[in-house]
Amino acid sequence: TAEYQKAGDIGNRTLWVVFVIMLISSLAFYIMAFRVPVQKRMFHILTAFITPFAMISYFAMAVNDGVSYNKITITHSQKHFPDVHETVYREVYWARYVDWCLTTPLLLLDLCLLAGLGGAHILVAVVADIIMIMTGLFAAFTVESGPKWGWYAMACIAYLVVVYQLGYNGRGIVQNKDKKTATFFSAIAGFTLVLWTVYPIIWGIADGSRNINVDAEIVAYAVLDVLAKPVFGFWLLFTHDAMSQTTSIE
Ligand code: RET
Repeated sequence: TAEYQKAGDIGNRTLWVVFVIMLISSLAFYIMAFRVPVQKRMFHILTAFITPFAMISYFAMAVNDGVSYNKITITHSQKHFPDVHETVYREVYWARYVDWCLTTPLLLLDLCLLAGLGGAHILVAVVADIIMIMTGLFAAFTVESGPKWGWYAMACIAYLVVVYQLGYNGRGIVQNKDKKTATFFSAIAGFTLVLWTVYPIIWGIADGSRNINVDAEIVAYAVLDVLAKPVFGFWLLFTHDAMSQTTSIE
């Protein structure tokens, strides 16, 4: 017997909706970028470059191009009968990893620059982040559960390095800036860390152990992606614009 676990109507519509959200926010970020003086555009340009990657990835997933299948064989052992093998084909949305591999470093860069972290710290955070996504990709395509969760564990360790850079080093360094910036950094970095921590949880119950179906997986990531990119971006830029009237956070 073979079972196909793939997106239905809800999943497909969700992918299109997020594609449109990413498109509109990209345009809005460009317009905002042009409205600030060229020397103050760093955060605007950085943020404006994040949503287009997600937009392309969501388009690919919506038209079924950034998607592959994992073939999973499940063996049911029975006492007096031969083993029964069941084959499950589950969709793997690899386009997500291409998106995340490029956009999570850019999101981190936004936060690192806001905190005022130095080059070495930024590099460690970005490299750990790329390792996290890369090992996450291998976890997604590995079918056998031992190695799969091994890759997953590696990704989690890399994630802890990211958390350390932002949560410990970032928080320390930002104290050298004005109070407003320090408070804002705590808020937006806290938001980011909570949000990012939900990704491996969803991954574990969806991609990892297949406890929720593909539609639910798509919706869960959709909500997270919209919060982590457009909502994060607007929050950062509106605050930046408001603060740079009085102080500079660059
Ligand atoms: C994976 C699975 C392996 C373990 C860990 C993961 C973390 C993923 C994260 C993704 C963040 C994505 C964002 C996207 C923006 O839209 C790869 C799911 C730790 C943190 C912020």
